Amino acid sequence: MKLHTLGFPRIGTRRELKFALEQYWQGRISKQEFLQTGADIRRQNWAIQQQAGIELLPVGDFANYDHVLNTSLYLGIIPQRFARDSDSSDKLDLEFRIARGRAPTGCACAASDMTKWFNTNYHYIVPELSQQLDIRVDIQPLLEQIEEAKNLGHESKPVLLGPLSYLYLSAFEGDKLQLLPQLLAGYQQIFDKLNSARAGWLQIDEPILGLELDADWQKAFRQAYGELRQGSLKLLLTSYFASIDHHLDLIASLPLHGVHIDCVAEPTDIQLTIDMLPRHWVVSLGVIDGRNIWKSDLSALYQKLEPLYAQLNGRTWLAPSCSLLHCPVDLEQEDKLDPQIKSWLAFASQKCQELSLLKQALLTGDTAAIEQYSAPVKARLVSAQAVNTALRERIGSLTQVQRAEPYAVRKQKQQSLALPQLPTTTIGSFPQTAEIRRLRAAYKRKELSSEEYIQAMQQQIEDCIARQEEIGLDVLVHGEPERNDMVEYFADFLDGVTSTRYGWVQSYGSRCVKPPVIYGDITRKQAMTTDWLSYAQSLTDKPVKGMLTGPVTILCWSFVRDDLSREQVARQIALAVSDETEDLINAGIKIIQIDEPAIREGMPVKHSQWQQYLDWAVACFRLACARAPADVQIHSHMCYSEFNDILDAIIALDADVLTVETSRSNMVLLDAFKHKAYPNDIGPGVYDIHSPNVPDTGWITDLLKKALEVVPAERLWVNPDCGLKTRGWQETRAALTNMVTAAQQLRAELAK
Ligand code: THG
Ligand code: ZN
Repeated sequence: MKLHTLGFPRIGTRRELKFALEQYWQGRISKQEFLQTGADIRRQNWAIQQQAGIELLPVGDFANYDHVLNTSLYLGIIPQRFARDSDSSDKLDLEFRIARGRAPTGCACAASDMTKWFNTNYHYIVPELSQQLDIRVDIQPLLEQIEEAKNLGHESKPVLLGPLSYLYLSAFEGDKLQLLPQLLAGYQQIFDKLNSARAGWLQIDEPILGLELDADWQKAFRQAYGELRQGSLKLLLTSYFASIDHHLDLIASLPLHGVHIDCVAEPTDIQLTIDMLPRHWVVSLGVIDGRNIWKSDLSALYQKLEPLYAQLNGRTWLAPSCSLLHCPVDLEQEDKLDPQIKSWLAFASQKCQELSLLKQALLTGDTAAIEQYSAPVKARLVSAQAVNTALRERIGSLTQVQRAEPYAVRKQKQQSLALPQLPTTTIGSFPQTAEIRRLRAAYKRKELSSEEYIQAMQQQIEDCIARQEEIGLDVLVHGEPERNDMVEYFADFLDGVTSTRYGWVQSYGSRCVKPPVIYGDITRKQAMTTDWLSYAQSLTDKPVKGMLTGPVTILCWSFVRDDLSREQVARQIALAVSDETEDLINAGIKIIQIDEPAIREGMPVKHSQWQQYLDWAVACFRLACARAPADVQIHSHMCYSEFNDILDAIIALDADVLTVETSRSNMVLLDAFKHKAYPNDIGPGVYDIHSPNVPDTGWITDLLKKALEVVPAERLWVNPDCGLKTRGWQETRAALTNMVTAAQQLRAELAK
């Protein structure tokens, strides 16, 4: 029995990679120093895993920016605008240009698109494929890392994203499978090089096996793996985030040496898997949840695995369910966590130790250690902290679960807001200046008193309101200076939810998030936003929009308890958000935005489960809005995803106004509305906030005219793509001024 992992977090215990990246980009450290940080993190990751008892260590799971981008670089698949570098030129800078949008000349150009990695909050760089792939294989960085591990005395297993998943996740206009032969030629070269390096095992990730693949893709799997000559490589095919029971026939027909299955994401029939796979294959059981932070119930796992282990003998491997990329590194650092809650948790390092404990018990039959280890898990499940009877009763007896009047009636009553045609607004956040960050940090360190902090934040809000009035926006926002993250901020006001100090997880590149931990029933401790909002509204006669994060997004961007369904947890959050909505309304706020950017990412991997999820996700959003009277206008905002395949659900949310990211795709989203009209008000973003470029008035006017072809003027809003927190004030003011001018000009034209 071997213990292995599919991958380890690559940001470092204290986000060393994040800081090195940002310093390198700012020119404050040399390339050599940057690369050294990567090497140090890898060495440390291997050491942590080895000390925890992991026997076969992953290599190639590290990435300077993203592992899908790494795969593109191995294959030499580089979009034209980043130009193919001559072999001598620098690969690292090429990598960052693709990720961040710079041409070889140093001029800005569109970065490669970024999208969610399956149902996680991790974003990968979408490979851009063309008819002629012009593949030039270079796996030197991978070979060097294999060497690095070997020199440190480790037994390692290279990790590679498989050809079918790579192709599936790529962007290509046309039939992707037609590119497979070209791609396979590239993979063959990679295999050959690994063979020369005597790599032994190769972990080949094919996570799309969790999807319900159609006949063409299944055929492509047979063809691809049938054709690839493996030499002496031993292929361990891995999938995760879903069960693969439905594709076992297919998988069993491939020439492999082993399969890894995720035993956590969905109920999976391990016995069936074993029975269906060839007898000589290794079966790697992903029994420890690689995506969550709960301590495993090792005694329950022991009961389940003991009979299988005897039967499989040496062919069983144990692993976390997926790469530990989605998990923070080390719980030991959490010095401020409630000790009881801490006793319920395990981060990446602890999960490796869990595998070790489990293996020891299976080898010796002595279960004392695992029983002792798992005692807190059982305690968590019966903990009084976890159950709030009053809340459960309140949810059980809810009567008002959506708004009383339909959109048409609401639209009429909202005339009282007296907004002009084509109203202008923003998505909520304004630049998080160094000064704002400094103030929040000082308050956190208790260097500022509550009074001083409140006063400083009010000053920021006042400044933000004044700037918006000057720009001439119609619906204002307070600017969110008090918020770190749109989910973490709310977590601090909710019972049943806690925050960690160092529980960072990579979101993309150097950007990390610190997901809150939902461990119990959720109720609101106190009003979360009303003081800031009332203050902002007191400064202006224009409506100020209240800003809340929706229940599905809070759910998706947290570590969620595993003893209650996600649906029920979301319902509890929805009720807390609805309490906040009511407080905002009582405080005189007339427009409230409830953001749901994560609604798409929360979708299960399997298409057949989408509708059931969407039904409750939509119901939770509607519950969050339920107590808003008809004259209060509810906005929602969405970004970071494809929405065309869930339009019905988006319509069903029934927000009065939906602002949505479209400008990067030049409003292709609107094409969908040619077939199916969006029935309520909509604000398709008119410029990309991810770039510092200032859009000119003509550009914005053109986009608005395009929008007017599918959205009648009475229902069209004018706003940027997304929040402005990552931007500076200078470009923000210029861009918004042009946006307001474009709206005014168009209004005048429409009036004629
Ligand atoms: N919050 C959370 N998840 C998200 C987003 C978010 N997922 C999707 C999208 N937005 C990802 N984008 C970002 C953008 C910026 C940052 C993180 C994710 C970011 N992080 C800070 C950093 O890494 O320096 C740390 C945040 C902090 O200071 O608290 O800027 O908005 N949950
Ligand atoms: Zn957004």
